[in-house]
Amino acid sequence: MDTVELIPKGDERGMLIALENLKEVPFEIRRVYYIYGTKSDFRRGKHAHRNLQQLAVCVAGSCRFVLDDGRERKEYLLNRNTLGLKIGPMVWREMYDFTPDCVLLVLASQPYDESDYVRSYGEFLALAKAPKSPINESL
Ligand code: T46
Repeated sequence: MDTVELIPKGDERGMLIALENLKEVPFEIRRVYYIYGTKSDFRRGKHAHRNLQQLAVCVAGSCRFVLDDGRERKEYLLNRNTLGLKIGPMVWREMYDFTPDCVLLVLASQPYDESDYVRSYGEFLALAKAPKSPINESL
């Protein structure tokens, strides 16, 4: 779990932020989606991914994330478009407190795959606490 500062390129016309594979984004981008129009009293997410890596940026408005790796929970306020939140595999995530104008852009390392989701918190905790095989340790 970590954040990355995105560097805007600015001139007299305005601002631009570029996100490239293996530079600002620490993986090869295979999918892009964006979330908007979320009502402020709803929580989204409430799952982990077995293998997916993602980078989330609030390009407008703000929202909060809680990330939980099974040992600790951290809260993040995404309230500027220069802040990226890296979300690795086997991290439980919830998003909440969306402002009406929030547009949450997410870059993902894999195509959409429902079988990659862990939607039960109990199952997530059991998987997160299970001893890691050598192949997973390097992720
Ligand atoms: C995540 C957080 C940050 C698709 O058809 N393709 C897609 O690529 C995605 C992401 C979703 N969908 C469909 C599946 C559902 O019918 O869109 C609907 C809403 O998806 P979901 O309920 O999973 O949305 P969130 O906001 O709970 O979670 C999403 C991502 O699914 C998840 O990977 O990490 O945003």
